[in-house]
Amino acid sequence: MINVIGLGYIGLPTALMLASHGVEVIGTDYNTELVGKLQAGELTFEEKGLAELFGAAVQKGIRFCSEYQSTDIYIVSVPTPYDKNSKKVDACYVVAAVRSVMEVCPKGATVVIESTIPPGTIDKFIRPVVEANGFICGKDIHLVHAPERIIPGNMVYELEYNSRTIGADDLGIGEKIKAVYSSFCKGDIVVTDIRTAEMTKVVENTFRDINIAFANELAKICRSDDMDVYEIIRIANMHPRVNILTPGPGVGGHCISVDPWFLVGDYPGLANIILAARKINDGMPRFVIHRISQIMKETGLTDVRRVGLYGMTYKENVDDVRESPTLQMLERMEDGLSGGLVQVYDPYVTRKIAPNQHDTFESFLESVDLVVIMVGHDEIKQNMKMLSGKVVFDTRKICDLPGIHRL
Ligand code: SAJ
Repeated sequence: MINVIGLGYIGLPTALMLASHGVEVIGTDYNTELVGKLQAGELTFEEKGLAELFGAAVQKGIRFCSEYQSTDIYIVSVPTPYDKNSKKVDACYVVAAVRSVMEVCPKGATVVIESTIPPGTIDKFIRPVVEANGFICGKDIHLVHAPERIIPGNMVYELEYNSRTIGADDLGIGEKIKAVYSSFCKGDIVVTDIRTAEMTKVVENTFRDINIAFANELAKICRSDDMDVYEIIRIANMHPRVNILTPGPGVGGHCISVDPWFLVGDYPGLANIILAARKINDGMPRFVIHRISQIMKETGLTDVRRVGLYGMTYKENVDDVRESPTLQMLERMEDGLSGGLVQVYDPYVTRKIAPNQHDTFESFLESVDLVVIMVGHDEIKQNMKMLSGKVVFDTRKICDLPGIHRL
């Protein structure tokens, strides 16, 4: 039996995937409300293909509860935020989870950490917890790091088809855990040591952050000298070894906007490009605010209450608003362009998080003259015609209406 600890964006799909492939799974989360929902057959977030997977897992007998189980394999998927001052990982949730596991697990158990952690985290924070409970790592308890790699919006597919990394002290244990993931994973599964696995995961997300920052910096350069960044990227990408990403209003989510900070925090003075990229991406919401002011001037709009931000999630077709560029913007808007005045709408966000938040696209459109497309949800892509007559500022390059304003 496998006890999956933490039933959030990663833990839940992983638990469901294992269970639907015949592995006996109990999912544990300290949030009793969340557990109650899952027990009642209700999904806790939206994701393509997740409902079907849920059905299959329930049929195969997956269980959910708030108690840690006594078993021989644990998969820990809890958040790993960073400390906003030191920029280092805040391992408190992983440490708390492993501490609770130690209270119930038998000798010989394997604890797999899926949460993203920078190199050295298991050595520094997790081994001491194991040893403080009288266990010897590698003998009584085996530690493994199997970082997740799935992208929100395509999680179910990527769980099955992405390759994975498994870091273990002992190759035999690594192979045992590889067999567990092979129950559903059709990608290559590489077994390596723990520090390499820790570093690899952080490096992957840092690579993407740097590449997005490059695209964003190009957008600013091109704006400053009246060049079309999208056309330039399109042509440059025809070179066989060039693949520039797409500029946008900033980088959100709980992965790419967080993980590079771990390297900045742990390797100050060495992580220079990484730090510069973080600053560029974090500066994009402010650049969007600046562009809104410019566009208002150009088009003669003066009433900030008639400016509307379309999309509050961190990217298209997901319901996750963590670190989203829209929320970052709302916090940063001051004085003339107050975040308390602008209109906001997102079809995926029903919880009220902004003052002038609309429930429908129609009511949002009625209240605005300038639509700022912050997220390229399918809803707006399929209803572009409804924007006619509005001034449109498209930060995602999804709209081709005449007179469109871009980054
Ligand atoms: N973005 C751009 N321009 C682009 C691509 C993305 O502005 O060309 C923005 C998005 O709008 C979003 C942010 O970047 O705000 C991040 O989105 P994303 O789709 O690039 O990635 P995430 O955060 O959803 O998922 C990433 C993935 N990592 C990599 O692609 C290296 C995923 O595979 C990881 O599993 C996930 O982080 C994670 O959990 O670590």
